[in-house]
Amino acid sequence: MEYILYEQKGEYAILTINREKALNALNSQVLEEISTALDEINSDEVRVLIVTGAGAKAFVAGADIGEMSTLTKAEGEAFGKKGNDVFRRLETLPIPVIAAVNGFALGGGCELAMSCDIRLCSDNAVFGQPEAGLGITPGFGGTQRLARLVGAGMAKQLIYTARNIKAEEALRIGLVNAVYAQEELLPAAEKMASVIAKNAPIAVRNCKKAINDGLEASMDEAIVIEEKLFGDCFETEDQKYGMAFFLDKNKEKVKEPFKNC
Ligand code: DAK
Repeated sequence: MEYILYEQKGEYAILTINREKALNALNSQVLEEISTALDEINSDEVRVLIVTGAGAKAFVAGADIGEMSTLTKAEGEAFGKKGNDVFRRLETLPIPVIAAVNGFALGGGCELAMSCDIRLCSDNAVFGQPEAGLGITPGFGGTQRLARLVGAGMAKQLIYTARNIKAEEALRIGLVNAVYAQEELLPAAEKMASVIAKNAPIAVRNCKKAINDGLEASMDEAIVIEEKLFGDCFETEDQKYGMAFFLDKNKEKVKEPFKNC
């Protein structure tokens, strides 16, 4: 792969968009390579994925404006579908995905971050959906995910004005979970990934599915989704071990890693 670095570090992996000269802008090749990298995740071993951008300036500065500039209507729709398919794959990846947003996250970059489960960012991060200023709408799910994350009113304000916001404002409106000094961002994401990876993997995956699927359903349907995923956990060794460990009064006993079964 030319534009994607993928590194497995024990129980988590880091996917880096590595097209620094163009501020990691998403062209068709980058989108295809993200998809290939997702195919290659070893799902028996990797429990959390971190997504970040190469360099100190940008996470992803958007979809590639050069590539988009000459698209026809049909090509535009096809490009939108390519991005949407990859982002939806990330959103529904069975394991949690943390975006470590290390700079500009504009247009498709903001949309990429929003398709991850958790967003951490550096203090130089800048978020925005500048598409209306380019004569287009957000095309990789921005109109949908931003409204779900920060509420329809704030999403409409940001999208209609095409105004960029800094890390602190992104934190205040709930677009990101936490802000770090730049050099602390990746370590913080890795620390969070390690903490998540220590919990029972099947339970964590079921939590992700329950939250994602439940948000798309009515409350009556959503609690049934939760009940089913809760019930499934009782067929796992990890549930038996986790509860037996709690009930064991031997304080000397050391908790063993969950076995993912
Ligand atoms: N695309 C292509 N190249 C980009 C780019 C981008 N989005 N962003 C930056 N670059 C390139 C620059 O052209 C420059 O290349 P060279 O001139 O060196 O060859 C290099 O990266 C460095 O950028 P700058 O020289 O501009 O760096 P500055 O520090 O001066 O400025 C900046 C940084 C992030 C403020 C600026 O680069 C910028 O404004 N970039 C564009 C940001 C932007 O507007 N992003 C949103 C793109 S629109 C859809 C599908 C998808 C989408 C919409 C619809 N459908 C199919 C419906 C998505 C749309 C978008 O994401």
